[in-house]
Amino acid sequence: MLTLFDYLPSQNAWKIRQLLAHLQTPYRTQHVSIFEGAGQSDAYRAINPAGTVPAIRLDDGRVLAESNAILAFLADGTRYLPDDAFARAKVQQWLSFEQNHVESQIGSLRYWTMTGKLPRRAPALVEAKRAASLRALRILDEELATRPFITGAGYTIADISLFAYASRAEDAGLSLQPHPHFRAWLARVAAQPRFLAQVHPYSIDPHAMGELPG
Ligand SMILES: N[C@@H](CCC(=O)N[C@@H](CS)C(=O)NCC(=O)O)C(=O)O
Repeated sequence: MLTLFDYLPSQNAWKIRQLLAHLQTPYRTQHVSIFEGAGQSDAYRAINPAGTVPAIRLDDGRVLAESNAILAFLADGTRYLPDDAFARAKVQQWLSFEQNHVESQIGSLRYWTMTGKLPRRAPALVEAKRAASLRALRILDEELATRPFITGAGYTIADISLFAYASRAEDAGLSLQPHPHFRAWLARVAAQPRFLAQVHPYSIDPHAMGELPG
């Protein structure tokens, strides 16, 4: 059975939980206490050299990390990843956008906000993240004004990936009010069968107020 290396407040890990729920794939969970340094252990770095979650281990022992790579692997041959080369590349385009403009911006700002780290960060850095986050939301709103899901191929792993952190923008103090098309898309994603609504706050982990050891 597939093993998912998880940390519940991680929305990167939520992406994998969500796809596995859509696919109704059974799996076992191994929790990685990232703030206590478990991600930096030799044992875990053999699974993911970067020491981050999510990662998966297959029945045959092979391991895979990086949320979007895992999504692409698990979605292969399913309705969540098109077969056509161009349509797949479009999905890849938005997976890259997610890493560069959503996860690393909205995701970071949200993490700092929710774990009390914002006052410890350089104001210029916080402002840059905020500006980049607003730009990402504006781009998504503009794109989603023209089609129901982010690529032209229906609901795909690109939507799952983008939803993970973009849907939590308000946790980072970013208003969604100026983005009606984006908000309508959030509702369309949340209406998908077996949608996982549960978001685990960082407050469930008493160690999350500290800095990551990596
Ligand atoms: N680009 C990676 C980012 C993974 C990531 O940063 N995960 C966080 C939790 S959301 C983590 O494990 N952090 C631990 C650390 O940085 O040491 C992905 O998409 O999987």
